[in-house]
Amino acid sequence: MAAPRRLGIPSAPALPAPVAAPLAAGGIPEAPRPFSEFVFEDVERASEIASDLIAIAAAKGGEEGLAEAVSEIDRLRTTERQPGLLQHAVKLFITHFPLARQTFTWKPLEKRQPNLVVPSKSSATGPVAARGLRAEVATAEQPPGSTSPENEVDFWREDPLINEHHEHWHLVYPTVPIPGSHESSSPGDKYPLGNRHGELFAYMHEQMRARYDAERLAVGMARVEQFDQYTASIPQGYNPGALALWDGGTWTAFRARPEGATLSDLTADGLAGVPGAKLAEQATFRDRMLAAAQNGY
Ligand SMILES: [Cu+2]
Repeated sequence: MAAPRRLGIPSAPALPAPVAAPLAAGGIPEAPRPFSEFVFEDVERASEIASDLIAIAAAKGGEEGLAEAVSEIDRLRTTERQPGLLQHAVKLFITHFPLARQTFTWKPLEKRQPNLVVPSKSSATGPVAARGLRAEVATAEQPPGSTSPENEVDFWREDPLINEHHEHWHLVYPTVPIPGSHESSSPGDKYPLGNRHGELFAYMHEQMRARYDAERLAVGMARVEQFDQYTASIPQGYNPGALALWDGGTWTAFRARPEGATLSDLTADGLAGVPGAKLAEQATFRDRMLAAAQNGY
């Protein structure tokens, strides 16, 4: 399969499945598409699993209930084939079930996924990725990190703690509600959603951007410019270096974005048909959102 050229997103289906992948009936290596938080069905399935785990743990309650949920996770490891999906479901379970949250140690991102927070300028070579375009990255004559002067704030964009905060926020407020998680004390669990609840999304991301602006000003750079013309070229290039994602079975690498690149429609399996996969749709969303805001909603 030809590798779709996309920016800033793991090139998931680009290379053949890892050697360890089981064979399908016809003897052809089976390569399930990795879990993506941008595919609704994936997020829905993860939410469903988390909800089941909560129901199992809550049925008997206490440590006994938790032990049964852990047994169920072990069982699911043999039946859920999509790389990364069960991991995401377990993270949702731990985030949204109080006793699990109190009981299980949640290792920091740096420990769980050290290669996902490795600085672009690190001398680390990174794992041998089974997916992605590592070879292309290695041969590209693009130094690690951002092109000048954006490299001045690489330290902030690549900061493990702010990235972990972002990850955690999206686990607390998942795209798909988790039925059965009402006993959680987390405000995001009180489904159905409250009036204007969605504004939390804009609020948190605005806070992150405000800090970004502050860091830029501190090194003598201008504030962030909005990117609202999606077909325009992006002057800044970025090479993430040894960055790689481990999904429980496979490494996925991230390739460099050259200077002057442009975005394109998503065409990969599972992504091509999702709402917003086309840039034109994104422009429509943008226009509708701005119109709604201007009309007082
Ligand atoms: Cu976000």
